[in-house]
Amino acid sequence: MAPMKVFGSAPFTNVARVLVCLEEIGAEYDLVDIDFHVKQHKAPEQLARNPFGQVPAFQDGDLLLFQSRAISRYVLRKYKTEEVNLLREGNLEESALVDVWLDVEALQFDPVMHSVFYQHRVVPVLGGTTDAKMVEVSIGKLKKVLDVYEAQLSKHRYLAGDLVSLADLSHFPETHYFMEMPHAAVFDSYPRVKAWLEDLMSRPAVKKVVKMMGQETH
Ligand code: GSH
Repeated sequence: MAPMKVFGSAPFTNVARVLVCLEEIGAEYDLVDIDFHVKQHKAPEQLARNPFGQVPAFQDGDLLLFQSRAISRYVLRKYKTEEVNLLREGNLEESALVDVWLDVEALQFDPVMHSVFYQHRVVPVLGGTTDAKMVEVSIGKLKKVLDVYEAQLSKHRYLAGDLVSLADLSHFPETHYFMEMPHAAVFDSYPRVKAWLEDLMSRPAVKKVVKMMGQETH
């Protein structure tokens, strides 16, 4: 059977999320570039894979998927082993906790991180000026999320318990970019969060994807 295909490129945070799962499980896959400069993400072939005209899209045989967290869950379920079980499948309580913290990442963490990223990295490229007020509001919201994380990580090594899960890994792409931006020092007030991030960033799969993220234009 042909290897799984990921449509998109590594510098896009939602693509990087899927890639880190594929790297964690050691799966064979092809990464198919979608060229934003020529609006390939809005071309009929890509719209057939992802009706929102976004990346990533994903193909495994006849199965087409979009939404990075759904794709991540699919590959982690398909290739789950005793050693690599990043959804805690097979344990009702543990897998429910992974779902909780993955929702927190998607609904609380990612929007504020993305807002800061957009203001600092995208607005200037589009010829605009970073909206300092909007950044300040987002940083305020981020601190509230990090207060919760600091408390959780004082009880457990990882967000969903003492074993690493997709809920942790899903944070790395936005955080990787945030750490290069002016507000990175916000994390200094959260020692447990910082230690957790260092732990995640030291994983071979994360290191490999970080390298891939730096190799192409975002
Ligand atoms: N919730 C989606 C996911 O998790 O896959 C978000 C996908 C998304 O926003 N992708 C961005 C994109 O394709 C790149 S990271 N943007 C182009 C557009 O929206 O036109």
